[in-house]
Amino acid sequence: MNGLLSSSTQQKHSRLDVQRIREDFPILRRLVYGKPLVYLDNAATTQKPRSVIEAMSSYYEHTNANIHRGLHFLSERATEQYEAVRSKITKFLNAGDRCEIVFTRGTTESINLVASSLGRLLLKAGDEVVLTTMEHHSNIVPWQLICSATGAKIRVAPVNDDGELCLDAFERLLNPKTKIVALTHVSNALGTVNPVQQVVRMAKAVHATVVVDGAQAVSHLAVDVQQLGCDFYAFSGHKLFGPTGVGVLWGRAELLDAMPPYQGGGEMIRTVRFESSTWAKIPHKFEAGTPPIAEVIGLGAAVDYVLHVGYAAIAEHESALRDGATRTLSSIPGVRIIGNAHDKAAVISFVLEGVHPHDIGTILDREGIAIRAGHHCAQPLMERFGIAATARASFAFYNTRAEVDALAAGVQKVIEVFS
Ligand code: C6P
Repeated sequence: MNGLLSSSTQQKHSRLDVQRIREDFPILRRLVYGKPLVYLDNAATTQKPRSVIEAMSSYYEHTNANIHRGLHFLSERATEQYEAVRSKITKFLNAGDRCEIVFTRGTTESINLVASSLGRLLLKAGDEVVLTTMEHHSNIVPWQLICSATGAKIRVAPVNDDGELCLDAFERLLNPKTKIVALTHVSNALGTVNPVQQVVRMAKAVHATVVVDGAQAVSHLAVDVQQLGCDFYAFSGHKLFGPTGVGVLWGRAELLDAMPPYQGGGEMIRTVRFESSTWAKIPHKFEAGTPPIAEVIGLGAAVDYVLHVGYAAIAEHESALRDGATRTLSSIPGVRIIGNAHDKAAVISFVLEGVHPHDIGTILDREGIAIRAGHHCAQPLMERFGIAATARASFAFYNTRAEVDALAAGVQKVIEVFS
């Protein structure tokens, strides 16, 4: 993994050596319909570097055993590797303590855990949970479930025409009944980066607990949960160049301690009697059953890889891709970009006059270009913009300027087909 920065690093403008990075991702060499793969669906899932694939296969070849339970050699080694990743994630998020890192199946499970368990701890009839219009369904539906069980209500902070959170309107929604604020760090459908620190300051004025959906943030930005000031932060391994089936929930220790278990089973208990049971300490209280051990180990390798590339270099490269794609696509007649936030990740949602986004996706696919088309699990947001769907190109640090040009050429082809 050496030498990911080009020789110009020594000069004023450091640039990623993207061609060198691409060699670490075996899938990027494959052809699709005989054409080079142009993978621009990174918001759905990212591709995996060889180091992640090898960490997982090495675990299965040399170490596979269940963790925490066995006294034998393999079980001890597997437990060490699994727990070492917890320490790694603690540092990655700048969390206060490793007991605050809970491994889950992904962002969706992390948010369900916090909604169900924190909701049972905090919410009663008449209380309020504040969300934003740009939330993914994973940060809406779990709150609906707990609100209908407790009698609490959902309030929604609007977004403006550029796809930015309206902070004044958000602040006006806050009141002593606001117990929880849950918002995304980066919107999957617009790319908007939300001012989480400001949101937290406002929410703390009414003593609300703040839950952040970091699914789309961790691949683009360095996250420091103490600096953000939030109370919970959730993300998925597979959007961070790691495997599917694993995610993280960071939560403040005092809240996790006070919260009831989310799932019952092995590993999460201290004692079990038929009359009643007692719980293990955090984080184990929230990790019932055999966890995704190989996936956690793969996630550890992914974090190593991303930190080796470096967030400063990622931000520089992705901003250039975002600006290039924005300029090129918006110069095509009929293209309208949805989401023009001042602070925006390399995610470009667009519509093309007279063409359904699914048709754009299908024609681009035949060119070897993978994008996503649809409502992106953000139906209320689509409704806000008066559209049913968008086409979305989402970039990662291994994408190139030539791929931006391929996307633009593909969109021109769509126009030719429909004209
Ligand atoms: N968004 C997309 O194409 P899971 O599925 O649990 O890993 O992540 C859910 C999720 C939660 N929040 C946000 C902001 C997300 O973007 C996602 C997943 C994918 O945009 C699949 S819909």
